Amino acid sequence: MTGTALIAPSLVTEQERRDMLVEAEVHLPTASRSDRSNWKIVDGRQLLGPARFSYSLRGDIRQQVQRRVADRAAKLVDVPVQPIQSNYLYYFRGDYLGLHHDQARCPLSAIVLLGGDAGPLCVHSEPRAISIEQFSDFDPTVEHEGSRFMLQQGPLLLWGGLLPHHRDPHTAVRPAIIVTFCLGIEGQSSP
Ligand SMILES: O=C(O)CCC(=O)C(=O)O
Ligand SMILES: [Fe+2]
Repeated sequence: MTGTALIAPSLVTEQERRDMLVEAEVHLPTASRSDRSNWKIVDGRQLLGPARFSYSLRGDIRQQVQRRVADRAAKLVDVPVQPIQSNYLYYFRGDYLGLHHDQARCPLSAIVLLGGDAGPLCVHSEPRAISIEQFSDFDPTVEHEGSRFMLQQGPLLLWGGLLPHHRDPHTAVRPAIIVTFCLGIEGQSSP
């Protein structure tokens, strides 16, 4: 599935989702705030747009689940996958994640809605060439196109190092509680 994104229900069991939701809620009061207002390009390949959300790197259950998620993802993409990092994300009203690529060491990611309300994650396949000029007119506080993946349908497996993606501003009263597993490919940094 190189260069694509796919809803893959087999990535996380219902019990794992429930356990991680409880854990994510426990760590919400100590979550950190990410508030990036500028655009930047890292190492000439990673576009990073503005973003505003909360996150937590805490969570023993999530750390245990990430090994299993990597093994399941490996079966789907048919390459050796290793867990690199994972975190809980919380989007409150007005929070968003601007257009970006994931970091080079995480070419593949598994993204799971644990609870709350959430709009779609929008994945763009068009803009491969990267320049600030090309993206600076992309205002993350208004709605944008892209292939829209509703995480209510199941976990998303995404080549996020290659495909730019974004989340429009959260409009619901209930926050979206999401877990992301950033996955590497053994022996290489991008697919
Ligand atoms: O909010 C999401 O659904 C995706 C999060 C994401 O793209 C990231 O953490 O890099
Ligand atoms: Fe991402």
